[in-house]
This record gives sequence, C-alpha cells and structure tokens, in this order.
Amino acid sequence: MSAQIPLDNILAIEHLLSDDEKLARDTLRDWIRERYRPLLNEAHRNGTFPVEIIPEIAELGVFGANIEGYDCAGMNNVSYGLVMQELERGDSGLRSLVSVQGALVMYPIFAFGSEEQRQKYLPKLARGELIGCFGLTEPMAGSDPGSMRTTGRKDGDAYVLDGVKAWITSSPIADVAVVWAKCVDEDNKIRGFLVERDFGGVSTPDIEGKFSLRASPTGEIHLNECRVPLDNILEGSGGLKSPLSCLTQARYGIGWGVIGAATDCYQTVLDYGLERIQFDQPIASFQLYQNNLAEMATKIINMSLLALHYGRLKDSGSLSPIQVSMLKRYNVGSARKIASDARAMLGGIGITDAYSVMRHMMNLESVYTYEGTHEIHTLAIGRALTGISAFD
Ligand code: TGC
Ligand code: FAD
Repeated sequence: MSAQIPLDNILAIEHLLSDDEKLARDTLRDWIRERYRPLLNEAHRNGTFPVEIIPEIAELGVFGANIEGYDCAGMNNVSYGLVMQELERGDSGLRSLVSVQGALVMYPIFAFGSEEQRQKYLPKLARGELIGCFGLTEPMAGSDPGSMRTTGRKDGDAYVLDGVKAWITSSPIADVAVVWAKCVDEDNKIRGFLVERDFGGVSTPDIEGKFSLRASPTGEIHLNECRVPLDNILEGSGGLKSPLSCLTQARYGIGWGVIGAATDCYQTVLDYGLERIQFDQPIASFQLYQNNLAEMATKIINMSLLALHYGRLKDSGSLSPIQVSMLKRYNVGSARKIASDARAMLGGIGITDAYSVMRHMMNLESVYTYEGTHEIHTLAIGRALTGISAFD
C-alpha cells in the first residue's frame, strides 16, 4: 500500500479562494449533509420536492445570492458558484429550484424591472416568501425560443396573454412567473411579464412520469386570456436577447453546480472500490477501476479550474456568453460521463438508491438538455469559432 492523496490536494485551489468563499462553500456543504440528504430518498421516490424546507433554504441566503441589495446576500460570483456546487452535490433538483429563483426570476426583475417591481418582489423572493418560475420554452419552441407562439396584446389597463409554456421548473409551486411573450402591438417584440398565480386564466399542470429531477416540480403554464396589469410588464426587456441574457446567468451556475454532482459520484465509487472485495482484492486495485478513477479525477480538476477562472472573469465584469456556453457544455458533458461510469462501477447495487449515483445520473440527463442542449452549445461555440451560423 502507498499513501492515498485526496483529490482536493491534487486540485490545490484552497489558496485561490478567500475566507468568505470558503465559508459559503463549507456552510452549504454541512447543511446539505445534515439537513437535505436525509430528506432526499423519500422525496426522490415520491417524485416530490420537500417544500417545508424552503424557509430554511432562504435563511442560508442562497436565493439571488449574487444580487446586491433588496435583502439579497450580495455574494461575489465565485461564492455563488461554490454555493451552486454544494447544492448540486446534494441534488440537481435543489440546485434547479435555487438557480431558477435567482438567475431566471430575480435577475430579470433586477435587470429589466422598474424600481417599484424590484421593491415589491425581490425581498420576498430572497426570503422564500414567494417562489418564482421562468416560462420561455413552449411545446413547439424548445431550442428555438424565437419561434414562440405565446402572445401579449394591450387591452385597456392590461396586457392579455395567451399561450402554453412547457417544461417549467417550479411552476406547480410558484407564486409568480416570468413569462416571455410576443407583443402583437409592437411588431411581435418579445417582452417579459410578471404573472401572478391568482391573476385569472392561469393554470400550472404537473408533468408526470419523469425519471429525472424527480425531487423538483416541473409543470406547464397555461395562459388563457390572462389579464396582466400594465404595471407588470418588464419595461426594460425587449427582444430575444432579454431572456437569453437570463439564461447566461443560470448557465453559469449550472457550470459550477454539476461539479458537486460529479464529485459526489467520484467520492462514492472511490470509497466503494476500496471496501468492495472481489477475487480476494478490493476492486479499486484493478487497473480498469483505477483508469476510471483517474479519468474522473482529471475531469473534475478541469471542470473546477474552468469554473474558477470564469468565475473570476464574471467578478471582473468580463465574462461573455460564449465562455458560459463553453462552461455549461464542458462541465455538464463531463459530469454526465462521470455519473454514468460511476453507476457501472457500483455493479448491481448501483441501480438502487442505496447510493446517490444513479439519482445524479438520471438528474444529469435533464441538465444536459435544459438551458440549451449540449448540441445547441456545440453549435453556439462552432458559430463563434468559425463565424458561420448553423442556425440560419
Ligand atoms: P441570436 O441571433 O443568436 O441572438 C439573438 C440576440 O440575443 C443575443 N444573445 C445572447 N445574449 C445574452 N446571452 C446569450 N447567451 C445570448 N445568445 C444570443 C444575440 O447577441 C442577439 O442580440 P441582438 O442584439 O443582435 O438582437 O438568436 P438565435 O435565434 O440564432 O438563437 C441562438 C440560440 C440557438 C443559441 C438560442 O436560441 C438558444 O440559446 N437556444 C437554447 C434555448 C434555451 O437554452 N432554453 C432554455 C430555457 S430555460 C431552461 O431551460 C431552464 S432550466 C432551469 C433549471 O431547472 O435549472
Ligand atoms: P428540441 O429543441 O426539440 O430538441 C430535440 C433534440 O434536437 C435535441 O437533442 C437538440 O439538441 C436537437 N436539436 C435541436 N435543434 C438542433 C440544431 N439546430 N442542430 C442540432 N441539433 C438540434 N424551459 C423553461 O423555459 N423554463 C424552465 O424552467 C425549464 N425547466 C426545465 C426542466 C426540465 C426537467 C427539462 C427537461 C426542461 C426544462 N426546460 C425549461 C426546457 C428546456 O430548456 C428544453 O427542454 C430545451 O431547451 C430543449 O428543448 P426541447 O425539449 O423542445 O428539445
């Protein structure tokens, strides 16, 4: 036997993190282990999210954590990323709830809303007194959101919204939705609207039968002549660029989040391989098992360095959407491969919830698809590298 070296020591980034960043990471890591993990298997088996824990999540300061003011924690973007990493070490569904609340609901209100809208919604969203969702995707408009059919038309003191949004994280439990619609009175310009559940003409049916993100509520938003007061349009929004800029915020958090899921898979199979005996030896002694561990460790180190580098760029205000595409695509693709290999390395027990690996593996199928599929980010990167768009 020779000495084991922990992956964190090989990664060796502790000296690159401030005390505040380490505190944010360690606080969330402890909370996930002590408070969230014990709830997870039942939530996953039942296909429900434990809503009773929302006030505690809010207490941790993670909703809209990188927004300044309005009762938000005002963390820097590296701390925010580390928070996402620790949430997803628990479950991608929990990270999704927090990503959507912060990056897809609070961010557009902060970036495109009036001061009255910010004061009205942001503190309550930060405290978890309101839960939000983001309605961009439609049954006939997924990768190509510019082809959306939902419309808004001005009628007296309201905009009237009609349409269906599909695959919406948190819609079944949300109090308020940021809905994107084409304004027929403005040459079909895409604008954002703040739609409250009790406006009338709103329903949010659940999507049933999910094998992935089971501990996360996913639904639709049906808008049937829903009258939204004029005050509830996001005045600063206009064009497809507005929702896409929200996606850039959320994709950044996902790029960090999946490091948590991948690391949990790696640690699980490392521990398992050292304990599990076959052919009179720990299975971790076999070269093929070690090859997988070496590949996983290398990927996790690359993912972490990429996230940290881009986090520092974001904090300096110079991170571009194409760099975020690179982060989302590389880190999610790597995490998906790690989870799939880890599942096989656990043998038969790996298909049960005795270990977290298969749950991560199934969750990462959604993460691979949402927020721009792997293929869409491939083409966005290809467009940037060549100057030729595959979408036109
Ligand atoms: P394109 O011509 O490229 O762009 C239109 C305008 O938008 C600008 N832009 C961006 N701005 C900020 N961030 C980005 N990532 C941006 N990408 C583009 C662009 O500069 C342009 O601006 P301007 O001033 O010239 O008008 O638009 P396109 O129609 O060719 O589409 C490009 C494409 C395919 C990359 C885009 O449509 C896309 O990203 N599609 C994927 C859709 C998607 O990601 N949907 C996600 C829905 S939300 C979700 O999944 C939540 S899951 C949440 C969870 O549970 O965690
Ligand atoms: P499609 O766009 O129909 O794609 C199907 C396949 O075709 C994919 O493999 C895709 O990569 C490929 N494809 C499409 N176009 C091209 C092309 N030009 N070149 C090559 N391949 C292509 N949306 C929201 O608005 N809000 C949410 O909160 C939200 N939460 C979600 C939660 C979950 C669990 C899931 C699964 C999805 C969620 N989504 C949400 C929707 C998500 O963003 C879409 O599923 C995603 O953008 C893909 O759209 P689609 O499912 O219609 O697939």
